[in-house]
Amino acid sequence: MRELVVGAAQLGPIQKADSRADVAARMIALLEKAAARGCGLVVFPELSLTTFFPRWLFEERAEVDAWFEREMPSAATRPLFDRARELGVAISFGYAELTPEGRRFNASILTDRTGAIVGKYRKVHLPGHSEFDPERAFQHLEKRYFEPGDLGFPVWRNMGALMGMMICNDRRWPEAYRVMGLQGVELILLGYNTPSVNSQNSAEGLEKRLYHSELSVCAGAYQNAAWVVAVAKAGDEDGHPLMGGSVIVDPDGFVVARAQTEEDELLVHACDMDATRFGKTTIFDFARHRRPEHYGRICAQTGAEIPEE
Ligand code: CDV
Repeated sequence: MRELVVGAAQLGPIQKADSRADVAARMIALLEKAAARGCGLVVFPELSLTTFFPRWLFEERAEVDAWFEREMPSAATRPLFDRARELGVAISFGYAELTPEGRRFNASILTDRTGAIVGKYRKVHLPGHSEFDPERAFQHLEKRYFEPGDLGFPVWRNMGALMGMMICNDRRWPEAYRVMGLQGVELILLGYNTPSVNSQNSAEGLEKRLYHSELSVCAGAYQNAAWVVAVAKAGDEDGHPLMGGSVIVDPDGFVVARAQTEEDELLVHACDMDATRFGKTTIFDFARHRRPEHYGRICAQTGAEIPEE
């Protein structure tokens, strides 16, 4: 048994006017709660430090850059790193990254128990659009503010487990899980900000959106025999609702813990990394059963190519 007690630290809403320091204090409160419940690792959502700013159109570079971190730890997050190190708890959280070269990514990091960053991931699947879209009920300008991630889907050895990260929309793409599955991933950490309504289809209800999120995460866990910790930023951000639905999913694809609120909320589960062994050595023993000679299209094309009539 290789048990790792994992905390999924869902965050409630963050308003535009909230400071990073305020948010970091909320994260520290969740971290302390998690440590008291025996967690060795705590996972926070996508863009943990700010409101989901891609819903707003900013024209000026300075207005955009105000949402980004130029270094990590930053001044506002240093207390979080310090507390995590004192408690001996590893953390993972998302933030907007501005590199020294002026590149912008939707990123997440993973630390070890000493607070040292052992992994960084940059979101690959950026949803939304890059220009103001008057047809939408609200904007989703991730393609305006971020470049697609350039680091692939790495897997790191951390705390005796094989860990990978993905961010929000990535969870809907089986390729993301499989690339990590092909590196033996045992624990996938995933943060998200998902609006409770579809900006292009007001008839799509919350129930369907929660279902699609959970369906994707459960399928990814099962088909790659890995634990998945999926953590929301939820609640009403300046009149824009984000759904909750944070879950911890086992390697059989079952939900073992589910958030009940759209507030700051902690889920805890003791995840046995050896529970990934059975699936990885039987039905999803990739070495024995995969047929990559038939998967060429996966890497060769993006849009569907329909057979001719
Ligand atoms: N932050 C996201 O990536 N959100 C998308 C929404 C726009 C569909 C998601 O996949 O949840």
